[in-house]
Amino acid sequence: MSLPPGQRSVDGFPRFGTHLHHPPPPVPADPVIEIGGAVTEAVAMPATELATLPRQELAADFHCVAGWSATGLLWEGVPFETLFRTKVEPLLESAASISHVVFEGLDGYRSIAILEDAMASDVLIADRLDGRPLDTDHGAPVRLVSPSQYGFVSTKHLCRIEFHTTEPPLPDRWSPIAAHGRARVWQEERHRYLPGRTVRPVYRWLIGPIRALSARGSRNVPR
Ligand SMILES: Nc1nc2c(c(=O)[nH]1)N[C@H]1C(S)=C(S)[C@@H](COP(=O)(O)O)O[C@H]1N2
Ligand SMILES: [Mo]
Repeated sequence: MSLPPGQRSVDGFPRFGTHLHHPPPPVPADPVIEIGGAVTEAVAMPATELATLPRQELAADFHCVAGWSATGLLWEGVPFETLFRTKVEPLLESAASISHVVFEGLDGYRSIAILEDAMASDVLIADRLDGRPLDTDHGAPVRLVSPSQYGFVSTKHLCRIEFHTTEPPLPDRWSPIAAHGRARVWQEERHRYLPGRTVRPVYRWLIGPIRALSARGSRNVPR
């Protein structure tokens, strides 16, 4: 299988992320996914409900914007579209009015997707990876997986999904690595303002230090 432009495969599946200063957040005893934003009523859905919805397996590679790809992962969970149709649409005045979705993790991490990208058939609310429950390194208890977009969209430790009728304010507007709004890997949408291939070396340079930091906070590596 070929990789998207500018990606190189790595061995295994490293823990990676921007919220590295601490180990992964503890898993709550009774995790919930809050559904909020432009809904008529906010709800807290117990994560256990994912077991009662139609589930899907998804074999996919995982591409970080920094340039590494983990290959041949097998995810399991509920398609975002299924969750949207069954749990969110009934809470909306008009589904057509939703333009953006914000995914928030227990560590405070946030990612943004346009609704159209989140509704793609390969976007999953995943609770299992390679036949086992998600471990804390990879997003326990539940994470988003959107393999056609760079990894930063796939919020780990998912605890809240927020629906918006306009684009939420851009958190990293002035950052040198300002995130692309769609982040599609095959289009190489790495950066909001610059062409993807021109920023490859800068991002690649970040892989080593970030991997080292992430491993330090990892629960799977002896410390
Ligand atoms: N909650 C949370 N989700 C996150 C991150 C993070 O720091 N915190 N990092 C993102 C980035 S940049 C990447 S590449 C992937 C890494 O996923 P992995 O640790 O399972 O490899 O998670 C994404 N989701
Ligand atoms: Mo990433």
